[in-house]
Amino acid sequence: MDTQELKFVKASFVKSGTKPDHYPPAELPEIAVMGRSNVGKSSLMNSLFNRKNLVKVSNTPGRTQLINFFLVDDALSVVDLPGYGYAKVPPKIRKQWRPMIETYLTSREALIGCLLLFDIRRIPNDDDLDLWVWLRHFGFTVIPVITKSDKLSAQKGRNQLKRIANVLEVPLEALVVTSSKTHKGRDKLRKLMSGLCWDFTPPEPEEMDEAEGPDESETTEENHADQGE
Ligand SMILES: Nc1nc2c(ncn2[C@@H]2O[C@H](COP(=O)(O)OP(=O)(O)OP(=O)(O)O)[C@@H](O)[C@H]2O)c(=O)[nH]1
Ligand SMILES: [Mg+2]
Repeated sequence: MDTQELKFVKASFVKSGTKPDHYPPAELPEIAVMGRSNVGKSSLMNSLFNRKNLVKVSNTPGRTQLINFFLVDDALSVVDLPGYGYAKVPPKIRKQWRPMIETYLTSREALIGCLLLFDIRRIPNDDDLDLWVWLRHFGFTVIPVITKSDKLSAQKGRNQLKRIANVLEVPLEALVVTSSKTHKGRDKLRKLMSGLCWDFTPPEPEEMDEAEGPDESETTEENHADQGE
C-alpha cells in the first residue's frame, strides 16, 4: 500500500516494551505520540484509529508506563509513549521515564516524527517546553496537537490557542486542534501523518533479513490487555 494514501482503516496493537530489545522490527515508518499525563494521547489514538478501546484509556493518570506499538493499515507504526509530569507517580517510576524515552528517541531508526500534545485548557509548562525544544533541537519533525477542544467555548478556545501558539513560538495555523470526543481535527491529522511517511527510507536490506512479513500472532486486539500500565 502506498503510504501517501493512508486511510486509517485498519489498526491493531502490536506489542509493549521498555527497551530496544522489546521494540518490534523497524521496518515501517513510525510516529510517536507524546505529552504529559492525562493530556489525551490514548484517546487521540483511538480517535485516529476509529476504535473505541484499542488503546487503553485509564482513569488514573500516569499509569501507562510502557511504550505501546500499534500498526495502521500495515504501513505505519504509531507509538503511545508514557506521559510525564503527573505528581502522584512514585519518584522511582518518574526517574525511569527520561532514560526510557531518550533511549527510544535516539535509537529508533524508523521514527519519522512526533505528535506533541497540549491540553487546550493549559498553557504549556516547563516540562512541555523542554520536550518541545529538545525534540526539535535533535531534528525531529514535531506536530503540535491541541487536545480536548470540546472542553472550551469557541471564544475561550480561540484565546487559549493564541496563548499556546505564543508560548510555543509558532503561528496559530501550525496548531492542529483536535477533540477525541467529536473527532475534530482527525482528518487533518491523518493527512499530516500520512505526509510524514513520504520521507521514510526503510533500513538497509541486511537488517531486513530476518523479516518475512508481519508477525500476525502478536497483532490481535486480544493482546490489548498486555498494554503497559
Ligand atoms: N472531553 C474530552 N475528554 C477527553 C479528550 N481526550 C481525552 N479525554 C479524557 O481525558 C482523560 C485522559 O485521557 P487519556 O487518553 O487516557 O490521556 P493520556 O494522555 O493517554 O494519559 P496517560 O496515559 O495517563 O499519560 C480521559 O478521562 C479521557 O476520557 C477529549 O478530546 N475530550
Ligand atoms: Mg495513555
